[in-house]
Amino acid sequence: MEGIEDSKRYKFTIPHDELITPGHSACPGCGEPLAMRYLLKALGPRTIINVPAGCGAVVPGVWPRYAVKVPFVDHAFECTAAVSSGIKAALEKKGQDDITVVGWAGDGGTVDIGLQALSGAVDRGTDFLYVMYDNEAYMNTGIQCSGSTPCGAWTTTTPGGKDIQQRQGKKRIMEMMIANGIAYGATVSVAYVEDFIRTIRKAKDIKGPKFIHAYSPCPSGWRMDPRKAIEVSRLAVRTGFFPLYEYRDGRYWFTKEIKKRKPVEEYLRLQGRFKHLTPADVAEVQALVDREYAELEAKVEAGRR
Ligand SMILES: Cc1ncc(C[n+]2csc(CCOP(=O)(O)OP(=O)(O)O)c2C)c(N)n1
Ligand code: SF4
Ligand SMILES: [Mg+2]
Repeated sequence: MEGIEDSKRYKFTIPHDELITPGHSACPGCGEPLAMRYLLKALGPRTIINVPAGCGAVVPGVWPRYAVKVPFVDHAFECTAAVSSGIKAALEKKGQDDITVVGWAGDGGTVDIGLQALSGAVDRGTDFLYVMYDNEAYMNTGIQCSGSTPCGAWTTTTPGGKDIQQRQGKKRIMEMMIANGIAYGATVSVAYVEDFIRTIRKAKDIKGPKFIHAYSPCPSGWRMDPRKAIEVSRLAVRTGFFPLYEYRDGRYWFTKEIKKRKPVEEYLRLQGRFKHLTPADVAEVQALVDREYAELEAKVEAGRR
């Protein structure tokens, strides 16, 4: 009844249907089940997801108590995109072309350990959606540094912070995938739900390999208040730390244009993993973000000409 009254007062922009049930096993404030929830709201039930080791494999729970209502294939760490290719090939043989195949992997399972499988699937032109949910470390095994851990961040294998002097930032996986030949690429964030769903729907309708980089907060690993997960995610976008954009046919667009970026310090100070940073370190991180953001702006601008 409440829902019916609500529908008279509000215009719903997010689909009602839920393909993630309550009862998953993520920590409070985790972005991963939110990201999967929005993915499935966008794609609907005609979807098969395959997942390697990582929090993404553990969060749905253990059979028969399972929180995901679409077929879900677990497999070894290094082979996400290869498994997606296999599922897609089997569906093609059976003439089932209305099912979306999604390879869903963490940052460690993508930018480091699953990279060759991903590159191979893009090279073969597999028609699938690859989503990297990025919590910026190997969280499921105890917060080890990955190639996607940002500059300066504490992890259990970078106790003094990921090398700030060498300005060792995140691997630029989107650029790698673009060079590899993806048909479509985009970044999404759990803090911008409508944009998330619109982007996934758009990707679904494009043929070929699609790469989605999804920002996914991890309060446990980032040493932050779980209640601030969405605030932190929003600040990542507003500071330019994690810009929202898409790529297709050599052109880039911002999907969330930020007119005046906030200082990156506002983002860093909410997270314990950055608490050791000195003012000089924060300035280094700001300089890195400014440089990468300026490069992205130049690409967006070039596409407007
Ligand atoms: C070949 C191999 N190496 C290491 C592991 C151990 N392992 C399981 S999950 C995991 C961390 C995964 O990190 P990521 O892909 O970023 O996902 P997250 O846990 O952060 O969600 C590791 C190292 C494994 N299962 N297989
Ligand atoms: S460790 Fe992090 S990514 Fe894993 S379930 Fe907990 S909050 Fe989510
Ligand atoms: Mg991770």
